[in-house]
Amino acid sequence: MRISCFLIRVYLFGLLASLSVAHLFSKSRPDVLFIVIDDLNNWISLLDQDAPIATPNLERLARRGMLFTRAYCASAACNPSRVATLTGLRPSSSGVYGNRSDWRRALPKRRTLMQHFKEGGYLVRGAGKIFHHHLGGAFHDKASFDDFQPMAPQNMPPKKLNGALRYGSRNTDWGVWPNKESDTIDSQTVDYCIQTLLETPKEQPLFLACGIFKPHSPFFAPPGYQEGLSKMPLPERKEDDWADLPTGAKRLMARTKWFWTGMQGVERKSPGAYAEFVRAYAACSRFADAQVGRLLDALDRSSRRDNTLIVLWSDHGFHLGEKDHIEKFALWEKSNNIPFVLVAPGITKAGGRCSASLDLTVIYPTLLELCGLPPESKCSGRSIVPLLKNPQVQWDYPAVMTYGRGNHAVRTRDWRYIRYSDGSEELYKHPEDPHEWYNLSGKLEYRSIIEAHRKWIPQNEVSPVQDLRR
Ligand SMILES: [Ca+2]
Ligand SMILES: [Ca+2]
Repeated sequence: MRISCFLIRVYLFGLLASLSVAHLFSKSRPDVLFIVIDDLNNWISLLDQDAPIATPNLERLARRGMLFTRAYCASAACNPSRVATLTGLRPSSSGVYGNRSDWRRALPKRRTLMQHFKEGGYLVRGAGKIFHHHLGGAFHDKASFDDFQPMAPQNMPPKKLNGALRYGSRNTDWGVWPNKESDTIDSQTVDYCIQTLLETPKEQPLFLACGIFKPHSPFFAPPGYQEGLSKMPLPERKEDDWADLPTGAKRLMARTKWFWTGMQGVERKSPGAYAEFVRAYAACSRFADAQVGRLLDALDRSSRRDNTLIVLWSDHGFHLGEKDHIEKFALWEKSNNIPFVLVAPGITKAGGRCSASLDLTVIYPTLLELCGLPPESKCSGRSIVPLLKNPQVQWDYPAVMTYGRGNHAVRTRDWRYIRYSDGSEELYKHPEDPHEWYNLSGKLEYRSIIEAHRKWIPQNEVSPVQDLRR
């Protein structure tokens, strides 16, 4: 009798184990639509109604949940930003500081956000640019997905459309191309995601990652997205803005100086080219917004509409000439401030706004908590579930940004403090100086402000991991 009871228990246990966790939780756990955009900065109507780049679909998404108005990437470059967001570890804890840093060598055992969802019983699918696409996708992490459609290969027009930049490659060119929207990389990525949303059986909760590549260079968008941009203003700049930059800034920025100086050369040769370039970035941003719109349309057509958690973020910002810089790779506001929206059914309220300063290392612990997955012991960021419930709740943790070992920025509500590896500093007072034109770090009266911000700079910094080379 005892033996048969034991056997029944063994049988029942086996039966329960064979039912995946997914079946047990499929009713309560939301699906997740995880959207990442490449290089989309903050000059967009989502974040500023007066901004010239209209992003109606991002606004439409924000109306459904919480918009974070002071959100920052963890690092202003594709690879370190994405790795920090997807592993929950900022560069100083992972050693992943650059676009070539071999992140899996640095973190061989770290479970990515997607791996957590897989282990929790989710079907994890993705398409496009999720991890950085270094060396033709060498940084893609197979273990993170049940199914993944890689980003379509980069196509180029048959010749340079704008003479591009004297020092640049065709990768810095811009124009109207290709003629058919369905020929774009992002259209194909979004097609895969739409099909997944509409056709994947619902017995298992779904985590779907959609990586949109525009407005990343080259700045080509299909016809239609350039309309109405002819009167778009140029970014505001200050003469001699660099005069008060410290040595650390000048050294760091020397690497990417060619883009701005090159653009000035192009402008001298063909006046109006710079404005055309800025408009091309705007067109690419509008195109990216339209792709998000297609995705939301599909979600709304699907039966998943009311039980899908939606996250949207950009991996970092982009300068279009502000502070005499074109590119990211800097510790200033324009390189780091990004759109970030989170819609959590039953938790966020429609049209919510949160102005707490935070960086994207919060996404990893937050999504684990929201979806009832076990927390990870070591995380650089904290879960922002309290802010999702009440955006006014006191939040004493600033956004921390890193670009290269030893170079960090700390952003609180009113201040940006930057310290470079040589010890030199910058301090800007927002919102009085939103363009960060006046470096206050040398002024004695701000010593206590600097001290208060300095304590957030990572103290122990992991050595950089080896670069992945061909
Ligand atoms: Ca990027
Ligand atoms: Ca200045």
